[in-house]
Amino acid sequence: MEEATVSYFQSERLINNRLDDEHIRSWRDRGFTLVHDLLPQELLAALKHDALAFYPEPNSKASERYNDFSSSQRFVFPSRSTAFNAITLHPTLLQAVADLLGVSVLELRLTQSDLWPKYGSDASPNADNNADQRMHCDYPNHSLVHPPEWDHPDAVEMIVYLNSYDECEGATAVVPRRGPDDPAYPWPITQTPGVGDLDYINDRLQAEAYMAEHDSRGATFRAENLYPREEVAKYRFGSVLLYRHDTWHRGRPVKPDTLRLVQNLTFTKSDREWLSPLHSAWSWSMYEPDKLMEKLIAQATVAQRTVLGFPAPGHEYWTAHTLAAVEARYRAFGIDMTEYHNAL
Ligand SMILES: O=C(O)CCC(=O)C(=O)O
Ligand SMILES: [Fe+2]
Repeated sequence: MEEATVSYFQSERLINNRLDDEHIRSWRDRGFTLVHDLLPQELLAALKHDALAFYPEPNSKASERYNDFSSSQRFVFPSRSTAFNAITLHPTLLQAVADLLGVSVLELRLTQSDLWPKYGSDASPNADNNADQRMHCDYPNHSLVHPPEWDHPDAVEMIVYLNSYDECEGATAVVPRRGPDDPAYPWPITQTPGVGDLDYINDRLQAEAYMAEHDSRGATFRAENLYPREEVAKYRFGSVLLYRHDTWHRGRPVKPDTLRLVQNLTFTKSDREWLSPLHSAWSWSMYEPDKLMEKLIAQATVAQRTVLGFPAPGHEYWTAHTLAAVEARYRAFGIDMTEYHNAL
């Protein structure tokens, strides 16, 4: 069967490195946008180099350890890969997210940044297998609640691809939303494995067989409205798929003998405690001998620090005393607290 390809707004040149109105409209209305030229190629190449040094080669014995698609692997923020951290907090990326959510960069918070390998394989899948995923939305394991009404999104998810579709296939599929009455987007989003008392099953065939048995209306809804309407995001090296917690999508099989590398990121609006970070909190890495996280905080811009949860200039946390104390903690790493002083 011919794959329907995502056709919207695959811009070649961004003006001033900002998403244009079409990207923003696509994300807000259809639930996603694919952008090819958001991040600098050299930085992406450096990240790919670091990732290839970390993850085993396809078909190696060691790669078997990484055949489950989980975010609890070791390539997470803050990483020993400088390029990984730089992409996580890249000003162009932060601005893109802020533009999608219609807020300032200072009102964003990072809740996920990790790099996932996906190895192509001919092996027959078990229920947890991520090779050919069931159609899903990502909110259940990011949120304690349910995404807000469509026109009030509070998070942006993204996949940064470090290969090309021609090399690895395995393009993410998405179901474009066609407006408030789209039968693919009923409210609430519950007809999906893992929600309510439905078991979580990742593999498409097993998940749909399970749905047919336990929720036949849900199974019919999925078979009629979701799978036939999926479109694949034909990515290139460096493409970024921006989507949402309430966008139907799924991962598809990567070509055997290849390794697809992607960085997955999520940013939320601030003050959204119900949207959980997907992996350990940033301060957990503060005692490492190389002081990586301390240096990162000291060298980050005010906006980047704020996205990590560091109180913004003018926040009620700051007093003459707390400023002096935080300066004492980070002085050895050259932190510049001028803006925080000025806002006092
Ligand atoms: O790998 C992909 O293309 C998408 C993965 C995904 O949607 C997920 O694991 O939640
Ligand atoms: Fe997903």
